[in-house]
Amino acid sequence: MSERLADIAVAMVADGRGILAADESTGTIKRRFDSIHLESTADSRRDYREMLFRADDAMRNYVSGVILYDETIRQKAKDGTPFVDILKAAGSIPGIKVDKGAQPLAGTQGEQITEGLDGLRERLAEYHQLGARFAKWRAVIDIGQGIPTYNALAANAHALARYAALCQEAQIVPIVEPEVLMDGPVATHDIATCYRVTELTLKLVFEQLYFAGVDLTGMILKPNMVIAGKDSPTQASPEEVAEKTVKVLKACVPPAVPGIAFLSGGQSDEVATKHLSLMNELGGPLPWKLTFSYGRALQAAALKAWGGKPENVAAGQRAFTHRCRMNALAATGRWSADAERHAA
Ligand code: 5MM
Repeated sequence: MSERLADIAVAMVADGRGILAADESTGTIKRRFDSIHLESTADSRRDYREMLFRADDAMRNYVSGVILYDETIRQKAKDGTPFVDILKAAGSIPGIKVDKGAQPLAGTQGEQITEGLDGLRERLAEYHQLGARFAKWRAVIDIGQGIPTYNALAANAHALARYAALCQEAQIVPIVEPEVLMDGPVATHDIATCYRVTELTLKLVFEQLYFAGVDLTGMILKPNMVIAGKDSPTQASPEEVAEKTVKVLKACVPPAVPGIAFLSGGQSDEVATKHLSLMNELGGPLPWKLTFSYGRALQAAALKAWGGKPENVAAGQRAFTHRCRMNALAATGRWSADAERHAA
């Protein structure tokens, strides 16, 4: 595969393909395993990720790249094959989460700043050697009484831009992920509020990317959809979510960016698929690809079907492959409830 940043970015959003976010940090994967009453150990994490990465049909046909966690990019399958080799053999690009998580931002009422810039140049050089060709950094923007503040938005946009510039210097495509939460501590906001906050967030992020000299043709944006908070009494229709999301992206994302790969953010599997498909179906001609970079919405059914039991590996892989196929259809605007039921 080409090593040019722009070529890697284009491959990450190739027609009918999207990204698997499997970069849960140790605390997050523990919470996921708690839901199936499985202890989180290096071996159980390996077995789970091996199940996903060896779902050959999914990896070959629908998944362009996988975001890994530091442990996972160094990990081997049970038979000793490095995970990175399994992904590459299936034609999927290995990626790596390089942020060190969100921490309280001093001087704010509970807002967060994502950390991990110190030593990042050296870590990126090592990750490149380990096979990573793209990276991810997630900024967390919460909506609530009086928040987000400009201070928190600007600090996070600046950190995202510094991260992206360091990635490109290391010949790694940055996924720039500013997530406006739909499931924060007080998630009662309506869709109009999410629109306003997402618009301001994206404007500030692209301003900082410009100041940092980031080449937009060699990056991928991973945004939230424009959607009401999960506890909002006024939930918008799927058509309105699709319409408003495309509208804000057209207002904020330069056409030089090759692709936008959404996070699912707490939406149910099928709803996240439907929203993506509607955007591709109804959005009109778009200057960038719109696809998925889902974590929960690709993995939830597979995790449940697997349940931590070796005898359920095939069932877990079937559930995972099904979700990948449905989202691949959505990435070209061809998903339907019929396809969902028929294939299931
Ligand atoms: C897979 O979850 C990612 C890692 O989260 P932690 O650092 O908290 O462990 C997360 O960044 C994820 O890549 C994105 O939020 C997209 O995942 P969802 O589940 O929202 O699609």
